[in-house]
Amino acid sequence: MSILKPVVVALALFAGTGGAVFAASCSNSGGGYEAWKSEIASEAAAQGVGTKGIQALMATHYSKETIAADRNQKSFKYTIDKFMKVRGADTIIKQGRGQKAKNTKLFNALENQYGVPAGVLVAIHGMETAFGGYMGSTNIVSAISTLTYDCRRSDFFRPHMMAALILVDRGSITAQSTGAKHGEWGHTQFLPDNALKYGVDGDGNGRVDLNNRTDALASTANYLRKKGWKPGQGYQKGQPNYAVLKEWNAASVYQEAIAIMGARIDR
Ligand SMILES: [Ca+2]
Repeated sequence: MSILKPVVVALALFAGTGGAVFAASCSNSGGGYEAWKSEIASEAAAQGVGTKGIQALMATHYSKETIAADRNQKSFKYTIDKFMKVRGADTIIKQGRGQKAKNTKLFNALENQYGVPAGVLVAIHGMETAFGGYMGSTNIVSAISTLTYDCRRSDFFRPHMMAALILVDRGSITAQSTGAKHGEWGHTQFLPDNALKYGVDGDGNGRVDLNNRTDALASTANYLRKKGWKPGQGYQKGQPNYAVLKEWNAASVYQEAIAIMGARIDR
């Protein structure tokens, strides 16, 4: 393997991060993971990650299930009808209406504060984890560290790894916390850097915990608002908020499904 790539990465990041140099080298197999952990730990510490975060990093393992999932990702090539069918849209809409009816106070409060209507939040909640029914069983810190170590998308996942370690420092997650296979966390599956930037303490217990439904829904509403959601404006195709759904998920079929489901839940 060429040593050129880590050098280039280090220089590029040196220019962009005001002096932080990332020198730990990636690999496409698990063999060097333990050595890499020690290297990346000093970088994390230099960036302000505290003792708890570093301990969590050192306790990680190379997550084979994460790599297997990452290598097998399929792009969305379904038509909207097929996608909705495969994802159980009718069930999500039916259960979603029930969720909305049972939690009127919460959804009204979220719409008042962030301007995002219940249908969108409920549809996202249903799509991401079947309303909290399946939030994943992969170790979050191991998943996100493995994806940073893996060469395929190191640069994309590195900030998420640093954020995950800071979330450990803050007590939002622990070294044992679980999520989806790419380290997505909680009811609406936030990647760690988004959790750090957009996570809010919706239930007011002093801690952002996206395994808590209120925190997760408030954080989702906050995320959409910060990404440009315009209160009172529509979110169907051609309306101002449709573009904001792109910020949540890059797949156009997913955006369209959320818009359709949201409208049917809100009807
Ligand atoms: Ca909370």
